[in-house]
Amino acid sequence: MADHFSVLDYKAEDLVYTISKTTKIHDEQRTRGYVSKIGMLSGHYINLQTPNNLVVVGDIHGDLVTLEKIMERIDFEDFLKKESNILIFLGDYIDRGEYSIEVLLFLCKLKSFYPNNVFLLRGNHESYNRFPFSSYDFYSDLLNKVGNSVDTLYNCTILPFFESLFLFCEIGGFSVLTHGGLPVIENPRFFMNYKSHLSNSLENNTLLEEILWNDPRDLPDNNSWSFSNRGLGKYFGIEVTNMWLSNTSCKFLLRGHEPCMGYKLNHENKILTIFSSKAPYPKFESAYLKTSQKEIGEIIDNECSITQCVHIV
Ligand SMILES: [Mn+2]
Repeated sequence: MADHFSVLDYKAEDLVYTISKTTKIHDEQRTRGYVSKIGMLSGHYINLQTPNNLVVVGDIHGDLVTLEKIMERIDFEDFLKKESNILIFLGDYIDRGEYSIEVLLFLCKLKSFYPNNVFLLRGNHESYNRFPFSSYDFYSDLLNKVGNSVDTLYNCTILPFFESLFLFCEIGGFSVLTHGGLPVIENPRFFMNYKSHLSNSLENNTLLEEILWNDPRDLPDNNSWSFSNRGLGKYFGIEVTNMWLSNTSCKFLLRGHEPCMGYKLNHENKILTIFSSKAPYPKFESAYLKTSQKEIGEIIDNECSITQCVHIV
């Protein structure tokens, strides 16, 4: 891996510089409203046309070793040279693993070098300021690393970066992508202007919580949702998945959020969970999705299964 992507020996000022630069890129892209030739951005919503090649990475949780393995396997510097190749991260970069700060630094470097084809979605772990939970180690990791300057770094650099992360991505005709799940929508009129609702999801606390925290489940009695054991978000049933997919003309939801053997399917194979963290989850596996425009066409036509594009790390 090239030197400019090494993250093990950094100073506090490197963090401030690289993370702030990434926040600025997000803000500029939002103002411009598009990236490259294939992407439209609005607020916290991204809409892409089918890329030539697509890689999707799930939860990392401070596991720099697995992240570097995935980057090596896809030969990321070569892959990202072409702007029609897209790399999407599904959120949950921090907590649990040993290298949360290094993972953040790496991802920010990646976005800075390849602003038009790397996209970072926000996970619930990047949203502690909005929906607090108990297993939040990131602030104390940061305190251990930078000492007294932690509050300035956290409030002036890290939080604005988290707030700038995108929340929902759609790859036209193929897939919607988000960290947690699909929000339960009671009023079908929502879908008349769903893109606008998703663009503004940071201002809609219910929508935001469900995007970040929901999980798919098979629910009894055809219930559309039930309360989640997580204490935040909901369990959503297949009816919710079908409603979203038919209204967005997409075939799949790609999401992270749940540890599994690298991947799992839910709701009649319409939901693919991808999990990309290994060290903090020794009982589970990690994986990533890599597919091409041609394969996406075949997946949509049911000629091949989406799981054939999943690679265990
Ligand atoms: Mn999560």
